[in-house]
Amino acid sequence: MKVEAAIERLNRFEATVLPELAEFLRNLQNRDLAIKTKRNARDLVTVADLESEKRIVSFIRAAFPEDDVLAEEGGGDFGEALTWVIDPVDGTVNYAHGLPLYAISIGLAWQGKPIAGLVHMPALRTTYRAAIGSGATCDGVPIGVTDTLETSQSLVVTGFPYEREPIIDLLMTGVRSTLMNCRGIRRTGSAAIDLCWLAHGRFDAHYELNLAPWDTCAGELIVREAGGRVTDLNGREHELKHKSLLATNGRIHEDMLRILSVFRSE
Ligand code: 2AM
Ligand code: CA
Repeated sequence: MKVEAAIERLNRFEATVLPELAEFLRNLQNRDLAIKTKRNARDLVTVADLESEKRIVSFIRAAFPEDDVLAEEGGGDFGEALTWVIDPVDGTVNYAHGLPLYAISIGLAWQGKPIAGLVHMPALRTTYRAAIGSGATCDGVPIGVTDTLETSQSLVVTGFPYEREPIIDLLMTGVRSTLMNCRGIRRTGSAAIDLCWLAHGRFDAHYELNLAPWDTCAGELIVREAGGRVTDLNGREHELKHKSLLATNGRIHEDMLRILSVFRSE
């Protein structure tokens, strides 16, 4: 069974590579990060992203050479085998600014769908995990989404894409509608953290427009296994190829789709 194989892989990763990798990222954060920009001045890559990804990929090549890899910095694609979908540092802008809100996100996908995932936050020393059918945990303790029924009582978290100029008015319309209908908005700067904290009952909804598979693979499974729902902003079940995402506790999902209907595209 593929889920068992995926769980075994995450166990091995957590027991061997992760402690040292987390320590490495914590120690490096306050040093010279050799920050480079990618597509624009907001889209950063640091020596931390590159070294973190190198360590993770080296481990996979040595321990599970038959697996496929899709990683933010090095590329790759979904393959026939179990695919590791890796964000070596999610929340790079936070990381580069000395903030503790960054995470290593490791999803395992089978036939293009997440089947197991792990999100570790080195500075917060916290690990979220899930596998299909086994529920979601925070440091080994089962977690679940909120039971909030009313959007007026809901706390919403979002993020803004790096290439925001062409859609700035649309983004602001979404923020406006959320502020008018919900209790408040937060922004962590890491989609993986947003999804974990939704799964943990801290947020009621998370939406974002321009995400990549490595941002969401682990986190969206953690949300689903915690009892939440994950679609795109058109309301279709979220797939890793979809760029827009709405994750909620399930109860407020239809209402949030309506509140965010400015983002519908057909
Ligand atoms: P990153 O830190 O790994 O770059 C910020 O809102 C969140 O969205 C972060 O998880 C960030 O990932 C991600 N993000 C922002 N703009 C993105 C883009 N254009 N493509 C993919 N991910 C993006
Ligand atoms: Ca990243």
